[in-house]
Amino acid sequence: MIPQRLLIILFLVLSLIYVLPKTTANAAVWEALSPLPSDNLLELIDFNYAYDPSINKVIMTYQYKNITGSTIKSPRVVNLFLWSNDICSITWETMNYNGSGTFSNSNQSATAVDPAGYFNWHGEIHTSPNPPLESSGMFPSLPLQATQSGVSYPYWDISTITPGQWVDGEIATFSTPWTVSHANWVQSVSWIVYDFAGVKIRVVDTFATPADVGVKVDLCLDNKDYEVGGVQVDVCEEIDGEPVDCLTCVGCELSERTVLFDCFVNEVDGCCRVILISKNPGGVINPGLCNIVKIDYSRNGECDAGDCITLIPENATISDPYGRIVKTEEIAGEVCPFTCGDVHPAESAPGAGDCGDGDVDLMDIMTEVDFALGAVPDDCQALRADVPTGTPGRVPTVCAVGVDEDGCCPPDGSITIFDIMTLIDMALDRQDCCTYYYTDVIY
Ligand SMILES: [Ca+2]
Ligand SMILES: [Ca+2]
Ligand SMILES: [Ca+2]
Repeated sequence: MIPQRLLIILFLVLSLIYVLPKTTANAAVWEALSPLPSDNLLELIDFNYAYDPSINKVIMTYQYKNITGSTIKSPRVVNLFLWSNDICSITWETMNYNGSGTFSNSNQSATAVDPAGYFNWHGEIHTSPNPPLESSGMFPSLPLQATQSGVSYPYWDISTITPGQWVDGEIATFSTPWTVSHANWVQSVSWIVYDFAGVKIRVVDTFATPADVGVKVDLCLDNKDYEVGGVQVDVCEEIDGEPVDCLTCVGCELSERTVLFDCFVNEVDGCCRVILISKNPGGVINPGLCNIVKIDYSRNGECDAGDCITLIPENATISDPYGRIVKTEEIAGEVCPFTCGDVHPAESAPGAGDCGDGDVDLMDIMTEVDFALGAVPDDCQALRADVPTGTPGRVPTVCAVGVDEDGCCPPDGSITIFDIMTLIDMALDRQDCCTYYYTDVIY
């Protein structure tokens, strides 16, 4: 005879996905998805609970099947729960999940606060009855319900056949035991958290001389863990954080990774909308890195050719081969004037950053000689004066720093006769390591 009515009345799983940052510079990306079954990521196979009133212990056991089509990495579960007397009055459809879950009232919600898998309740859960309902013995202990605001919850790893790899189709079983003292209605909420390898779409930094009428910009897709079936993205332009429309996309070129695709571009509100689709049934972008399409831009005369234009991918919609959205990080790139070796004239005022004139000529060589003799470049010049050195295509050499790239060594931190020689090459229109090293162009 169960002395107290214990009803496990609902449970749900939020699939919370995020990208583990590769570097501290990249903000973590994660997102909560709507509950089953709409996300079509996990299928509940079975659910059981056992209640031992003599020790007030509840064990809830879930069986979930990975139906994402991919391996889920480092799956773990965070089990949240709460008591409520009126939870049946709320239908599932009213729940809204987008990084937070709203449950039977606005206080009964939770947010994933960091990619370590910890969650905080938004606010107090119950202020009545008084004293508040108690819970204890969970993970490893939980404060009183009424004091849960700001509480962090640890997570458990989900045991899979291969640790850390929940392969597509595998059913994983996990149990969450906890102790209750005043069980009444019980709502249990589990969040499943996993590392999302994700995809990144990024614009590759590109140099263009002010004289260039057009510029071709590579768009990369980094999809190491996913096949991709289609790409749509708007590439928008900014200068110093202000939206601009300096470049007009007039065409696109596919890469080796996208030979089975067609690419289309069109200007939409100043941004270049890029669409990559395949009419071939087997047309997927296999897991890999970088170039999927080269955008062919012409300058439209709206901006100074010497401006540095930031190209920002927006509204990226990346689809897997099954027509499902793949979470995507958008990474901007720049189209900037080619400045390597352009050290003359000096900047107009300290910190103005406006040194150079878009050309490397005898004046730049003389200025570089001064630097090699000990003259101090201004900040702008300093960024341009230490240049790649060598001769493109020559026999590889030993570089003072870095690795020889087909005859060119990277900048080495000092200004010497070798830097001067690169500028001489440029002034004489010979193959030069500034151009080769930064643009891979041998002419
Ligand atoms: Ca444009
Ligand atoms: Ca110059
Ligand atoms: Ca140097």
